[in-house]
Amino acid sequence: MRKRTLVIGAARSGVAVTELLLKHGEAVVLTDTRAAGIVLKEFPQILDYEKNPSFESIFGIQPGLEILKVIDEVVVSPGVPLIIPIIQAAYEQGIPVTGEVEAAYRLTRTPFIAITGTNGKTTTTTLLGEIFKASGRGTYVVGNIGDPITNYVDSATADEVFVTEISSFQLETIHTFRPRAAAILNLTPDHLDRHLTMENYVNAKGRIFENQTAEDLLVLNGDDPLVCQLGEKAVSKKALFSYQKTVDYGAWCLKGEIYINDGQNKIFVCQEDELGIIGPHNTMNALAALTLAYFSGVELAVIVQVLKTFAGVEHRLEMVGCFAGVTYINDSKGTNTNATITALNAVKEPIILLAGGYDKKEDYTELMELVAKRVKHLIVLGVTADDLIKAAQAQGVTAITKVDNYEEAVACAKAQAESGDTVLLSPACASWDMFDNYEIRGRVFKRLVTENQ
Ligand code: UMA
Repeated sequence: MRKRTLVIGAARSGVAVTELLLKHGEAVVLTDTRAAGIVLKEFPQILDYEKNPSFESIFGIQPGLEILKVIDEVVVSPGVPLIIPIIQAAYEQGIPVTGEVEAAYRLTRTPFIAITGTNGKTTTTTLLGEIFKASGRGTYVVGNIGDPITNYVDSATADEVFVTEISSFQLETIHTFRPRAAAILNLTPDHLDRHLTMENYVNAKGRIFENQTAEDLLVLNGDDPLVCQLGEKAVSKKALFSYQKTVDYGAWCLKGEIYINDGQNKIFVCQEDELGIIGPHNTMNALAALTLAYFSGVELAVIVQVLKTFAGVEHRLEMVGCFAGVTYINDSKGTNTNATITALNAVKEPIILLAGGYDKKEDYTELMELVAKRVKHLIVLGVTADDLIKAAQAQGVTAITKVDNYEEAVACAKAQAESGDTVLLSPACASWDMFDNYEIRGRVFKRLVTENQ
């Protein structure tokens, strides 16, 4: 009998896994609570699957529990909470419940390097991907970063590598997934609406190493006590990275100098200020990528060259350029006050900050305390402009200009800036009052900064 899989969730992961399983001769029932019209508009390829007699779809409702009578396995998309009745019933009936990562892992011989943690996953994964590409190795940068692994399982070879960003949601549904190298970047509370407790969240993250053996590498943030404590459970070969201390096996940055220790020799890598990405949090991301790459056999010269040129992920403290001595940075992804505080701490003073946007009802006090210390001129716009002005004035900030749009904002920034200044777009707010998303906002900023330069 042909194996029949119930795929729950018809978005990027569910559709990719459906296509893969159909290609591999399995029968698939694909479901999504969204209406068929919406799903098919987003994923018109499903219309092709409908021609395959091994394919069925159930859209617009949760499938009834009776479907499980004809199902051998359930594959769940990361965004689907495991507490829904159909998944709980599958567990009770002993039907395997897996995720897209596990489904991909079982069907490939391509090795995985997996990166998890609360913050910095995307930057570290992208940087590591660039390092592997520069080394000449066939590289797929996949996973939570936005591109399902299953899209590449049939084309990737055993000599290539999957550089994979992995979320706690994805780790909840692995069984045999064993990355040859893995990293846990940091652990702070996140997704507690789904995991309910910090302990559950940390344990989900720890599943990244549950199938690793002593032959596999586990890279841990040596400055994060929770990460170190979690790592004690691993049997893997462990390497650390640190911004506070030297380590016996791994990488560190002290007094602006980056080193790696291979267990025998301490090797100079580069100066911190030579890194293409800025800020202490990004140095930690660079140290994690360096450690993963070096102990995976990439030549140090290749790593160093990429560390120096990688300018970051678009819209996250992204260097736009330096014009007439003024550095322009796009941090449009800074859609909450925490992100903007991180950005302000990362860039060089004097700073001209562009902020404001859609109102998420955040309190701006802490942000403005920092603005009072680090910002030379504050330019505000969007729905939150007046709230930002009020919060800034309460902290004694006086150099403030309110503008109506991004043309005026960038023109004002250019007029205010002197050689040596940094113009930073880090709005502390979502973009939806003026744009469809933060990516468009960031691109508008970059266009306005670079035109006529
Ligand atoms: N659905 C049901 N029944 C339910 C609940 C949901 O049918 O009871 C449907 C939804 O209508 C939706 C689908 O199930 O269509 C769930 O899809 P999804 O949210 O898993 O979306 P994908 O496009 O498959 O995206 C997922 C990851 N999404 C989440 O983890 C929420 C993407 O991470 C990832 O890039 C992608 O797989 C490819 O691997 C995004 C994310 O926000 C970026 N991740 C979180 C984060 O980074 O904080 C974890």
